[in-house]
Amino acid sequence: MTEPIMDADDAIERALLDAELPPLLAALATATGDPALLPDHLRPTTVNPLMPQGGYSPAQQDEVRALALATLGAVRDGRLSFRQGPADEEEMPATGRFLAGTDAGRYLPLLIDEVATRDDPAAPRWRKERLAPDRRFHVVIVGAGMSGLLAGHRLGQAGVPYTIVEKNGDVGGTWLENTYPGCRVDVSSHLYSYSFLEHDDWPAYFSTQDVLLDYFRRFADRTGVRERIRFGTEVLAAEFDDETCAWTVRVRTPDGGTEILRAQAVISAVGQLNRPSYPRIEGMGDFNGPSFHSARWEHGLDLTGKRVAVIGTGASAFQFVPEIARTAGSLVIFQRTAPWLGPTPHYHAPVADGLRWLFRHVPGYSRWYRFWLFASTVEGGLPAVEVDPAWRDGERSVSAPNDERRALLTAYLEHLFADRPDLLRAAIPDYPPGAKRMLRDNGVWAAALKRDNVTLVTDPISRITDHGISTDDGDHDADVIIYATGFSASDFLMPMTVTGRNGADLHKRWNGDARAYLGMTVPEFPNLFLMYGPNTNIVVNGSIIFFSECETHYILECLGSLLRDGHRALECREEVHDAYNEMIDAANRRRAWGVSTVNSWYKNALGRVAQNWPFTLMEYWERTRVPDIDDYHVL
Ligand code: N01
Repeated sequence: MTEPIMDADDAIERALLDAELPPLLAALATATGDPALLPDHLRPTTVNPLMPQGGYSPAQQDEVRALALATLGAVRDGRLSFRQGPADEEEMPATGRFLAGTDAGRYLPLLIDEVATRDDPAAPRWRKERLAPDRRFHVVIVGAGMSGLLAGHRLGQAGVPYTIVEKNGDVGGTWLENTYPGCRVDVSSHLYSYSFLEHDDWPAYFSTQDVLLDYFRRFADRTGVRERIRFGTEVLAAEFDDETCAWTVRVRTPDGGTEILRAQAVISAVGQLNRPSYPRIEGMGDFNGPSFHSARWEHGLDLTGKRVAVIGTGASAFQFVPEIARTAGSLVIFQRTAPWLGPTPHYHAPVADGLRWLFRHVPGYSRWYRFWLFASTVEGGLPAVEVDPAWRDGERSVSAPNDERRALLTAYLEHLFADRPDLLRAAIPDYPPGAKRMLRDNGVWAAALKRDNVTLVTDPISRITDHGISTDDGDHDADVIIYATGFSASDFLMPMTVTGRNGADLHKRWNGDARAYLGMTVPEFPNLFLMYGPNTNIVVNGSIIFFSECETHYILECLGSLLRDGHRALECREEVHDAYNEMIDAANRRRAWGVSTVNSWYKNALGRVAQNWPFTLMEYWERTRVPDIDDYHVL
């Protein structure tokens, strides 16, 4: 709800110093209906987040602030009023084009969906009681994380009965399980949120774990989804019955018993990063002290004054090491592969007071702000990770733009470690930018590594002993070992047994190499839909919540078509699935993560990239708008 403006000019002027100016103009033009607020000479020249304020010159920034002050002052003084109700959808393309440039033409439908003037344009446009009121159609969703909650909400909106089965005692998935100190998301808060439920008042530019968990909890409560969740219940097996075209889902109940649920469709929303991965290191069982995985943080264990060993330097370690380094007696970090660091000075910053004031007082500003962020991530860093086949330095960089990126990021590391050549040598990655997840950095990692009580070890671990960790250069005694060794991302849908048509076994079919059509459907497994399934992870562009929204839209469209046409099930055609996967594989081979030989969770044991989506967000959005029923056998 927008608050009335009561503040004096000088307070508004101060708030405007914190404004992101291009989307502010868009919001003011939309709220007042005055196109004069979008003059040609104030069109931003870029949406690149590395170029502040859309490339405005200082004079242009002053002009925008003056325009905004005049408009907000006029509203305060009653000489102008903001329009009531939703903004005019017809104006959206022009405003979107003003912000995102003429190239935005292709992206406009997607961008408008993201910043829609209507409350929730992506809500299903059908209801079961209209399409098939008497038909029994129940859906089982596995997992109550961000994706499962969304799927439940959408089914509820369509009037389709559903049950969510969740092994944990609460919602939130990864944001419930990962509670290590310093845990936060590395995608902007205004993007890492449902498009229809943005949060005007995010406390930080990048939300912390507790804030996100609270967001998903409140979503589950507010939408009524929580009432449909069976907590403490784990799916053991799901089996498709060829005769009835229905699924039998066997679950373990909280009391240890088993129960059968029946469903016409099953949606797996278990995610890719839900099963901690422990390394295989000789002697792991010999260690005398406590040890735990970063996703199973032992909060009861006080690390103050302890000798702590951390294995791994991925996104998780990167966040908790600076936190625990402050109190640990000593901290030894075992690094196998150095991460690239993306400079993000405001990574830990609270959202500036002025920006928050503007979100509260300018109707639609937070939406246009989201649009602005979104426009910059539609392609994101993709152009810089595309492989140039003529480029000959594959393990350093994969193209001229990638090499430029490498030079910029190396310069950043040189700046961070200027006073510590020993750490600098260890910090410069020997693989191309984009081959692994780049980590957002505001300098706290380097500061932690430079502490007197912290040691970075790059010698390979040879074994774990009863009193610590040994490498070729000696023994490192430890009281506690923390495994920051990531997740078994390739083990999609493990450890469930999933049996499809004619007794087909999903894990046998995959044989460690999971594939699906659009990441969602698999031949021989009718009416089984996967969310955050194979090849739907993004490395350098966008927010994974966007993918979940595309997936729920597509799944709901499929289910709607079944109900409308009186069919029982959809089964992906083998040839459609295969052609799609060939296309995905070919594209992934032309990305930095596909050609580099560096370790990463993006490849399965066979070396295939089974996790990543190699294209733009637009491409996934387009492919998931309207299911082509010819892609499926209709049962
Ligand atoms: O896991 P990882 P993570 N000996 O797999 C090392 C998301 N996430 O939990 O690089 C020694 O990235 C391994 O070494 P190497 C995000 O998508 C997001 O940190 O394989 N070391 C690596 O350093 C992220 O990408 C956020 O050579 C061993 C580390 O362990 C994904 O989750 C925060 C080893 C594992 O890193 C996973 O991140 C956290 C061994 N035997 C997570 N085995 C944010 O939003 C493994 N390693 C910020």
